[in-house]
Amino acid sequence: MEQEVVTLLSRRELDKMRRAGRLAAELLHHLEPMVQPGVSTLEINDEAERWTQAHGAKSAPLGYHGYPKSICTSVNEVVCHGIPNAKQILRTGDIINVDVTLILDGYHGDTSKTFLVGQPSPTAQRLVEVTEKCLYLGIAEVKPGARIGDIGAAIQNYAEPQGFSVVRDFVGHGISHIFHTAPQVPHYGKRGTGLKLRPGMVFTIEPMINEGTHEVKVLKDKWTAITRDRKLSAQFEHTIAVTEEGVEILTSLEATVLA
Ligand code: EYL
Ligand code: CO
Repeated sequence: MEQEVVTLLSRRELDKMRRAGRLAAELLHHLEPMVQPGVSTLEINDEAERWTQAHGAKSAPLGYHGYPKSICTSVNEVVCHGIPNAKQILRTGDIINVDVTLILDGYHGDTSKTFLVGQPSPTAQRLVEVTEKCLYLGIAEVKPGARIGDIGAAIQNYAEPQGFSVVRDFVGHGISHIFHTAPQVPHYGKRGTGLKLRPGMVFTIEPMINEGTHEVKVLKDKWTAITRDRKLSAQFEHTIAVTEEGVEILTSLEATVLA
């Protein structure tokens, strides 16, 4: 088994993660009313960049491994890392994941949601509902002594019996002053396996659930990942911390940030 070195965050670092997470949640909330038919994904990106700077933070994706924009906007069959584009205009019936990561005082907050544009098909609506439920079922597994595999098992055991599939090629990740670090957090797997969770661990849970096959392919732009069968994909994401009590969602709007 491969050894993974997972850093435990100090109280001071955790407090910075709380502030970054809370601001990321506020950004996503701020963008939500923009997600309407007729808007381009670039307009959403540009407002995200403006708002982030206005709040004293920095967009993490911009320039990350050469990524060209500030957020990811993944429409319909796009699984993740869709690149905002002026020519991509949202239409009624679309689903779109908006994924934001910002850096505040050196620490990252990473969160995403899939929004409905107008009125998507009943299948699309069910996929989005199931995917959000998957995120919260994964989070509910988190507590000291639990295993990383418990998270993926809970997600897979809920999604697959409903006829949907769990993406394998992208996983949740440790996050702190570094955007992506150990541990890897698969959204499929076996209960009782993998890293044992300890207070102070901080990582994302970000299940991508597909209508059809779990297989993805990356487009020639090197970023955009789509479903191989071109069927729909949805995703929700939170940054979470393992606490003595269990779990704290750092990217929730209700997160308490002590003054
Ligand atoms: C940049 C780099 C290939 C993001 C996330 C932007 C994309 C594809 C190389 C993860 C990994 C956002 O938000 C993310 N996770 O929740 N890479 C990311 N990039 C990028
Ligand atoms: Co993200």
